[in-house]
Amino acid sequence: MKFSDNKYNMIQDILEKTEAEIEKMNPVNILIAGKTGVGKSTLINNVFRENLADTGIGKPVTKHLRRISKEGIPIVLYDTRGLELNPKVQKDVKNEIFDLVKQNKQTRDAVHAVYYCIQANSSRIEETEIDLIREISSVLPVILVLTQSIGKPAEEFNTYLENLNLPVAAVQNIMAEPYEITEDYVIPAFGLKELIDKTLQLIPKEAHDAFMNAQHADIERKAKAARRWASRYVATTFGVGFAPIPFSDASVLIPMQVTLLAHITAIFGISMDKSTIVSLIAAVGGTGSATMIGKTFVANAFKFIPGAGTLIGGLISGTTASIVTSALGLSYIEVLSIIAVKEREGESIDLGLIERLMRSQFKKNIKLNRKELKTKDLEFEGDEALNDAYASYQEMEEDTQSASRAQKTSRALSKFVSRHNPFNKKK
Ligand SMILES: Nc1nc2c(ncn2[C@@H]2O[C@H](COP(=O)(O)OP(=O)(O)OP(=O)(O)O)[C@@H](O)[C@H]2O)c(=O)[nH]1
Ligand SMILES: [Mg+2]
Repeated sequence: MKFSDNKYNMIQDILEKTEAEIEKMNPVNILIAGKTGVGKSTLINNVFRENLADTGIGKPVTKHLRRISKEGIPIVLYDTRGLELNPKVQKDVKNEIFDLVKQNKQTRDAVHAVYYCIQANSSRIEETEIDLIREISSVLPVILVLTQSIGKPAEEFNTYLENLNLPVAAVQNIMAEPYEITEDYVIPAFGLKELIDKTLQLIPKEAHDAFMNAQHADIERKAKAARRWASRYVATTFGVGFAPIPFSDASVLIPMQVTLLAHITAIFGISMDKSTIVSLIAAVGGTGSATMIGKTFVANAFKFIPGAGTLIGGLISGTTASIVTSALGLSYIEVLSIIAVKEREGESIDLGLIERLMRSQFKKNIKLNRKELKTKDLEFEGDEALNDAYASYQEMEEDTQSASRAQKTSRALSKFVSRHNPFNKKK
């Protein structure tokens, strides 16, 4: 990377590094089994990004197993199809799963865990299904997922299953999508965060990053993982070993900041395109151009530190560098969280607002770190920062909405006035 090169494209660099990191991740592989219509696809679409059950590439691997994957998402799902539990089909399914496990053992495709789905209102479970669950559990860790759980009966079914002492790793009630009983009475979605938590406890550590990237049911958890990593990265990069650098050499910080942003993006795994990153970087770097000169970015980022003027010609200490870099990382995480929520809800993202939010969070985080850096680890536990960012975004959204309403009203008003203005009468 040449910093003297004015054509150095920071955004391209972030995107490429993010992609490379995601490619490097060990994908997480999950088998989803259960009878037809219990809610497997609904579960997949609500736990993982991009409606994988509908939009992922599905390839039949055997008669009853379909392999689902999608470019850019480090996950492979195996979905059972047409699972009826007559003895013949059950035997076939069992053998197909056993073969899959055997074939993929010790490879990148090794299955890490199974979601075995049972509809929670079935209230009882057939012997044949119990046998199948036992058999799968003998080769893979199984979470029994009780789908479409409604009220007490679903809880009782859970207790009933627990009492069967099946060799499963966990039992979890869920409602993957809000369930409308009447127009006024809707059962909200629940249980997915707990499922995420239980899954993380089962799958190997090497697959955690991939799982975090692929899931979208617990966005705070993504943010937390990203913050934990960012705070360590900043602490080790700008800690005691960091020799102060002249401000004129500030661009040596660029690769560190690119690494930071790329890794955060990889942990988050959002389906962001280039223009979003351009907005986020522009918010701090002060240019709307995709071709970002490294120096401009750093110089602008440092301007946010009050009294940075005195830096020109001076030295950037480890403390100053870490304030700017961690503020950059934290704001980026906060904004990505909002983008991820919007994406999950299928809502559009206003790039102008995103850019404004990034700038205001960056300012806030710089202030915060200046105060707390010396006494406190950079790791922010709790979700206050996130809630704060959500609130700011909502405020901005409401502001623009009411501004456009006001604009509409004033347009309507002026139309009305011009139509009814006696001095404006058409001849
Ligand atoms: N509201 C709500 N509906 C659900 C939920 N889970 C499943 N359903 C409904 O149940 C029906 C079947 O769900 P699917 O997710 O297609 O079931 P499946 O297990 O993938 O079915 P097959 O692919 O045919 O084996 C659909 O009409 C869903 O809308 C849920 O958590 N909430
Ligand atoms: Mg399905």
